[in-house]
Amino acid sequence: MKKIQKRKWEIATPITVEVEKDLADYPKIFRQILFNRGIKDSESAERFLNADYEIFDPYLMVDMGKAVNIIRSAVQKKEVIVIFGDYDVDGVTATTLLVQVLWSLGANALKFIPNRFKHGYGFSFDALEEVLELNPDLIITVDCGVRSVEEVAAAKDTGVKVIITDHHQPFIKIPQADAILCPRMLKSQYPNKDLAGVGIAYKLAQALDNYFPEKNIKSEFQLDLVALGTIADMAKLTPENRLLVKKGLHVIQSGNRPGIAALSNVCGLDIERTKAEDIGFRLGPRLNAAGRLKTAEDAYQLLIAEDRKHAAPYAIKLDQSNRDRQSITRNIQELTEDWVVEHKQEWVLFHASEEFNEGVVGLVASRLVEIHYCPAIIGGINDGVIRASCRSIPEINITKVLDECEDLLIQHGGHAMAAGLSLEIEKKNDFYKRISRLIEERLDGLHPVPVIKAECELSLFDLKPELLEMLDQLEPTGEGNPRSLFVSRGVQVRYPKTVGANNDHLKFSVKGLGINNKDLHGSITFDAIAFRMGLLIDQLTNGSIADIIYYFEKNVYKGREKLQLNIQDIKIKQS
Ligand SMILES: [Mn+2]
Repeated sequence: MKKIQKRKWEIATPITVEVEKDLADYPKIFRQILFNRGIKDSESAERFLNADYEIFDPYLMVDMGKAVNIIRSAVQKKEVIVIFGDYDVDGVTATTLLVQVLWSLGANALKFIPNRFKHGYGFSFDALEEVLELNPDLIITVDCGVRSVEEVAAAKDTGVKVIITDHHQPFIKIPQADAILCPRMLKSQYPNKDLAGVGIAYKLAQALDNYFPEKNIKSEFQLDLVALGTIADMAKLTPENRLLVKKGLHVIQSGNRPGIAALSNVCGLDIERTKAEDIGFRLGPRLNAAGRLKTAEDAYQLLIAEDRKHAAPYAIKLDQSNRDRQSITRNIQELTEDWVVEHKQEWVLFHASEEFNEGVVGLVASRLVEIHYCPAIIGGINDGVIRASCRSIPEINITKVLDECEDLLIQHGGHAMAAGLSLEIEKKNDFYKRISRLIEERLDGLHPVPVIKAECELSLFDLKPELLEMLDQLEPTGEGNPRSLFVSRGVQVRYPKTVGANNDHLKFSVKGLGINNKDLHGSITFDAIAFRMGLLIDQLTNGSIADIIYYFEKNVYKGREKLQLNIQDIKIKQS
């Protein structure tokens, strides 16, 4: 059931006359782009473009003073401190950050990162049992722990001190830890609720840096890790997050961390030009691959490595793990596509198997949502229990739907767009029938169409190098500050061909023919690449007329730079 999802294009509301006047210093297209980001005067435009924002005082976090005191005393007494992390990029970067900072204080610091297959997620009893074998005096969690009420109590019962640093939403009941750093706690005064796990670890590092000026911690050198974790975790780019990422990208670009340099090298990135999207599409997936298939150890060893010689082997291993991860993901995706057709699944895609690796089922579900635009639930099966990842569309709050299936589930929880669940295999069919009916009802029996948003319509003649320079000033982009998409209508498709191992992608040129396609100003041509749109080759000929929605970007290949259009969707008007 291979298909390309049709999408509805939405073009932003045109800029108002007043704002147009206020932003008169900027070029016309850029004024619209700024307006689309809620910027209405030149002062806020200036601040936005320079990321001229505040990095807040770490002591605005409740318990920061307590946390610093506990750590100070543990360092003085040479106590064993265990940093308890998580296996994703946010968790691994946060772990690395605190271990390095504590080492520079002379602390006796160790790390423990749970294994998803052995311990499951977070600060769990299974993981705690192993951590206690390290004889810790103090456990500091990063990127987890704020929901582990019972587990923290158990740790405290053994006489261990516990500091929690976490960015997840706590339950009403909070753990009785010695200190909790979590901006999402009700009583928290910290202005930025969207710090990633590594962002909170950095806040603690900042406070320790202030407290021990003589130790020369240089916490800002750890911002490369903050950029990695924040982007990979898709934390919203609030002003503070955006500034942290921007500074972090500069640290990455300096090439100082051997591990990141080695990893950039294996994925063919020019480290001096690293952008947020390179983290999202290249560095992040490789760092995550280890934890998805086995343990996150390779990712941690890469980031903590002190020189290129030690880092290089881990970079190569991570690159290979990422390839393995890709083929495993593709395989599960194909099996699910066949299953979906065979079982006539329409409103929700649901499939689980003993063969499915739990580390990648979330990725498969995301990919399926992208292709079919309906919720997807994909799981592994172990001891008669399905453990699945759910991904949804904006029209369906998947966690609320799961709430209505509670009687059939062992466990479930999550957000509107993503959730996890477990259920006994015997309940599988009942669950599918129920959730399928609930989703069909909520959609009123109509299949929604996904929306893709453009900044404005442009003529291909508007695509100049100066525009690219302007777009660069929007960096870092990501959640809450998306990359700019543009629409051009009535362009001519030239020499379409498929590329890639399975003819997955489409490559062609687009030719613009002046105003209203009348050749008044001559013509202009750009290279275009359309990932995962290879199927369209049958509908295109040399000379087809189409509307396109695309990113305008610079493609660097073998040292040569070329402007190209990265096509996100295409409407063929005349083939
Ligand atoms: Mn996280």
